Amino acid sequence: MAKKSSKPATSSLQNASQQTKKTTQLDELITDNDNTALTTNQGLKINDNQNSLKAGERGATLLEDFILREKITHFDHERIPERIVHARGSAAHGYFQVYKNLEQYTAAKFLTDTSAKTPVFVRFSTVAGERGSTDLARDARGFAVKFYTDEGNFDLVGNNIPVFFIQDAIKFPDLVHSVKPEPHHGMPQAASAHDTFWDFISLMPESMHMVLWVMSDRGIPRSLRMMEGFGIHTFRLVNKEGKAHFVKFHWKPLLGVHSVAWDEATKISGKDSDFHRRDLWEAIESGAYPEWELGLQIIPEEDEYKFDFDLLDPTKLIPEELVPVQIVGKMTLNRNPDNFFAETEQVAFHPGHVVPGIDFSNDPLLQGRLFSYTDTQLSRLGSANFHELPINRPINTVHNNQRDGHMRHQIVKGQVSYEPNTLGGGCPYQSMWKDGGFVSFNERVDGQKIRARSKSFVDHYSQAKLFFNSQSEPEKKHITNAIIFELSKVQTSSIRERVVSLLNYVDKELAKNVGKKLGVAPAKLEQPNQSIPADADAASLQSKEKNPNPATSAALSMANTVKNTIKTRKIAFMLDNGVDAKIANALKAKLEKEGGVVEIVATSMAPVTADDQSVFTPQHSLTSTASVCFDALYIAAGKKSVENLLTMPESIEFVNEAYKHCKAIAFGKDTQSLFDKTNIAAKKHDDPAVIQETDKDYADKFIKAITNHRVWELEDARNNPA
Ligand code: HDE
Repeated sequence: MAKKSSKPATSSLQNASQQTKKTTQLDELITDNDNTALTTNQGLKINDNQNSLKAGERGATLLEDFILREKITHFDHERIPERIVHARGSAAHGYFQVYKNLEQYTAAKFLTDTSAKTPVFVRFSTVAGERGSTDLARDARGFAVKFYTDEGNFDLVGNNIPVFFIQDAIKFPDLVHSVKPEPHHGMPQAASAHDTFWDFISLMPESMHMVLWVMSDRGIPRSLRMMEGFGIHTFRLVNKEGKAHFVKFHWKPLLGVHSVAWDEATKISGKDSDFHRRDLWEAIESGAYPEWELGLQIIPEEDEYKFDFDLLDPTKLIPEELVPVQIVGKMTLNRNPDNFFAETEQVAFHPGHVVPGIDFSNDPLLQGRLFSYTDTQLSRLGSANFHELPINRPINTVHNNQRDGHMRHQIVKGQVSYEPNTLGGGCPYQSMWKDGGFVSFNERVDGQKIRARSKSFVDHYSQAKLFFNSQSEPEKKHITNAIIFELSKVQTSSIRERVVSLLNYVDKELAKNVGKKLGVAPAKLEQPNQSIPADADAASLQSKEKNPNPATSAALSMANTVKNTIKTRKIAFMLDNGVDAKIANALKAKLEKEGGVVEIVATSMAPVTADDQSVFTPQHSLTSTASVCFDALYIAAGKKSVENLLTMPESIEFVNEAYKHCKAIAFGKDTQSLFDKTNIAAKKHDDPAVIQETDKDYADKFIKAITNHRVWELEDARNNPA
């Protein structure tokens, strides 16, 4: 028998739920194979796992070999269908704790009990690529959180972008088919840079807002730990008295929101296509637990029509200038999964998994999702009992009259599996709202049965403009270049032309700059009339006083993000035999004290002997890594060390590339010979992120430069043919 794992003692799920005196069923099922004999699936100890059963040493193999057949049969069925979208994901366990009692807004206990640590399981994902695709694809990222609350599971299934491409669920299969590899030849993998995607986009002006977000650096995050998360749709919070408020959910990372450069993203995909997965895993293993604060934008029901846009339209966000984000709690991820398949792959999220106190709006995209997620699990996980998989079980016990089906785990006792009944004493019984029974929000809905879109959804450009106008100059340039990259891959000129004319509605300069590189002159289009048509009958138009969108919104630019720490930033120490150990060790200690992660890159993996005969053990060699895998670079002091590094041209490339990608670079004493060979030597501009050891307070300057993440504003000045 496999012995029980010692893991649960340190498990965050268990620690968190101890608070409520519950043990999760997931923990009970965790096994490890330490000190155990090998067995079949029936528990039979195996004597020979090297040879199949044969008639004589040279065969043939006998059908009788039930051990071989059991093993091969299981292997043949190891795969389950990957998710149709969000196939590539990485996940972690942790907990959520609310800062203040939100009972004024919601009856949800996990949002009112400040002492409760609610276990969570969070899965991050890309959207378009297949399960084995690269992490650094330009794409939106999924940000799905399962809260295991005492009142059942609540899933907040969001993205790292606050708006979506389409307004109505009926367009989702079209959108996804357009971005996935083209059906005739199965290309390209994990990329929107192809004809079918842009063909669809060029015909769907409502997608313009999200297109700009995906083309911005938000589409290539530095780390899953440095992304915001958004519930996107407007939801409802409902308090004990049944009073509702509209709500938008936000996750704000304590490390700030940071991205990489596009050139870097494409190179990372080659050097380490698991870059984000590895980064998340390593941060948690090292105890640098990723944290996000939960933010809420709360809107009284009475204010539903007070905006320039419709709260039900998922292509719109609520500018924080109009409704501030209230920070209400914190999520900490502190444990990696034990088994990727059992947890990360089998977890099943669903926006319809809610608890009393959280309810839906009539957003037509959300309404469609409420159907899709259960349906998809049936084909992906293969059974109506997918909720019984350990990772999907709620921490409170399930009691109902559902029975049987493939792979049923629960063993329900008794004669009765229907309701109402007398033979079971009327159990399990319904609960009143006051006792925690879920009651749908009592919303009045009148209307004709109609296939139509509300007139209040008609403005597709104002918020695309708001987003673009809120970006810093480097961010605007990155968006422009990303669109040029994508459209240059599009072979059909009429598609390119249509996209440029849509961009013209957003920003004339953007359209002109993109058009120039594509040989498309933006049509001389008038700005569209954004006023709502005269025949508009939508209820949204009834309100007189509206809160207009601001011209710009600071929260939409990553230039304004948190930049106060170097925690978990990876700093390459490039060094070799003869390195000045004292200086290198002093800087290393200083950076590590601030939470930076120093890794040594040498000419080979052989131990490095320093000037004082001490030894450094490299984590990487110049052949196995590149500057794109780091946030910053230190060329360690020591003439000999630099001479050794210069025997490999990769050392120069390392520096030139880090420079091109706007990273902080510090040159130690006696490294001039290397510096002179880099493309930095010829540059004359001031640069706060190229630091020489001879500079006063060089270590502090280096730390400050890493804290600022990148000097994007010097991108043009730093450009070089690296
Ligand atoms: Fe999803 N989406 N989606 N989606 N979605 C799925 O469910 C769907 C949408 C999101 O890590 C699928 O279990 C429809 C918006 C995430 O397991 C599927 C529509 C947002 C994940 C599905 C949308 C999302 C999914 C595929 C339009 C951001 C990954 C596998 C009506 C708010 C969850 C699965 C994980 C996964 C359907 C639109 C986020 C097919 C029909 C908008 C993060 O059910």
